Amino acid sequence: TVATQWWRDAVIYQIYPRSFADGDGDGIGDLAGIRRRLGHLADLGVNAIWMSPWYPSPMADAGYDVADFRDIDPVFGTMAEARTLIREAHAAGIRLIVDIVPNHVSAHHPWFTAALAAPDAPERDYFWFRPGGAAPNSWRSEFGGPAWTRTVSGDWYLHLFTPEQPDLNWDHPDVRAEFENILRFWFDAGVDGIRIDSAALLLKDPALPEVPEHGPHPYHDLDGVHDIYRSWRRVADGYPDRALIGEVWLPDAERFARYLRPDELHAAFNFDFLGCAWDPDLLRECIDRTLHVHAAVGAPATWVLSNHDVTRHVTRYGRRDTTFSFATKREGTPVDLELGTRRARAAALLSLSLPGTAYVYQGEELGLWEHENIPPGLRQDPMWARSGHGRDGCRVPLPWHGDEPPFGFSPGSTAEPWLPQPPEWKGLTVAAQSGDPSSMLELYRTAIRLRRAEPGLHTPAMTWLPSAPGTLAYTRGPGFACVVNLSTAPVALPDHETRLLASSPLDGDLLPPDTAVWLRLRQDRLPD
Ligand code: TEU
Repeated sequence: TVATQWWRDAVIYQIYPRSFADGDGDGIGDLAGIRRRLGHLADLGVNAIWMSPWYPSPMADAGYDVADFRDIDPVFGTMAEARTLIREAHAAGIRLIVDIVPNHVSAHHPWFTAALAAPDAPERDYFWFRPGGAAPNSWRSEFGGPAWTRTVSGDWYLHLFTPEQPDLNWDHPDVRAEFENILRFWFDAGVDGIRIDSAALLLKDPALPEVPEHGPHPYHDLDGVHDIYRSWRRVADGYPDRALIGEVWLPDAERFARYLRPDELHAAFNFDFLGCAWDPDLLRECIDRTLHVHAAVGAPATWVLSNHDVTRHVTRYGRRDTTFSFATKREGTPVDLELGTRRARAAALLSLSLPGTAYVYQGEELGLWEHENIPPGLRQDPMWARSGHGRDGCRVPLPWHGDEPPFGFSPGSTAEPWLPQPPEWKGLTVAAQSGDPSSMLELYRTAIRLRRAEPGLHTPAMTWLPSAPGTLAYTRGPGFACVVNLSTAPVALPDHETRLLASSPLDGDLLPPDTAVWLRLRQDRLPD
């Protein structure tokens, strides 16, 4: 097999299995639904899918609490079906990435139940248990509340997320060996890559000190974590063309880049871009910073606009303050969905024409917005109860067809979807948008088709063009250019041969505000 390093310029579509499509009619998405809807992904033209966790789980954190890393939760299907799905995806030219959650397991994982069953169980050393008395320190859970919970016997155990997700002790060799075997299990099953959850959190300072105001953090981005990824890389390198993709939230670009050194991960999500405001100067700085740090380590840049943890970007871009921050609750602040959609369309042409990998979170190709009015009683995210803001609004089941909920999510069944869909999504179903050239779906289909065919978009090269204030303009290879207008006034287009695609209608030779365009430039007009 020729090493293609396919992930370097792929379009990768994130499937959130509970909400993509339901095959068995229980209102919860599953593998049968995904298999039935593979045609949607083939029509969209994506190169790969990343499956959020599909393993057996009590679903205390929507499957990010894994009870068995080598099987499929019955609500989603069976391992045999997963193998069939991998085969069918490959037959459709689509690679498949699974999500591995190494920082913690479910409290129902056999290791944790064994650890709880006996005070001298060897499995206790796989976790962070400390004797009763006062809590070992005042670390906080990422979802709010203390990171320590007492067992019935009075001991404390550490959980950086919910109490149903005890943290593993990565100093223990058995933990390391187990995850290397889990990687082999999925590579042997034919998957093309692994997404690594909470990748920077695995190691803890065993002295369990308080989190200092300055100085080294006791559990975030410890130096030793890189040894773990070096050994994972050796496992991946034993197979042809497998990718390791890290979920690394690190504001410091240099620290972030260390995960992408040639003997560590192949790629990591660009949360810098995801969190960047809709602002020409900040975006340009973010793009430059991204390309710079990735080039320095030889890793491909990635471009992420949304995922299952953050407010959907149509909604973010429809607000006055468009940045994303976990610390800020924005539900209830006014949002202009028309503006947000217009910007999301422009952002699609931006992220699909920058050098590297583009991620598409399911529903983004339909222009779905955050469902912010889910009644509290129907909310499922454990974050909601613990911190008062939650992630359900970006996890709502997809609308496929029809005029009212459940929009074909569970064909042939009257089951309510596990989260309610807004009736206003009637115009955003796949059926309503298919064939409508002005729809978000057709914009994504056309853009991905053009991207596949455009040689310049498959090289790392990118050159800024001189352009009007408030705009971003760059070339990719000979003759291809993208211009984005983030100002409030129309701007003149550069000299060009043809317009390939515009995110919104142009006004003659003027590019209106919040619009992006892909152009074919005259070859003789290219800068040196
Ligand atoms: O998220 C890790 C992470 O950093 C989150 O804590 C993030 O801060 C949070 O979702 C706030 O929006 C990963 C998964 O993507 C997330 O869905 C899981 O809940 C979490 O790990 C625990 O496995």
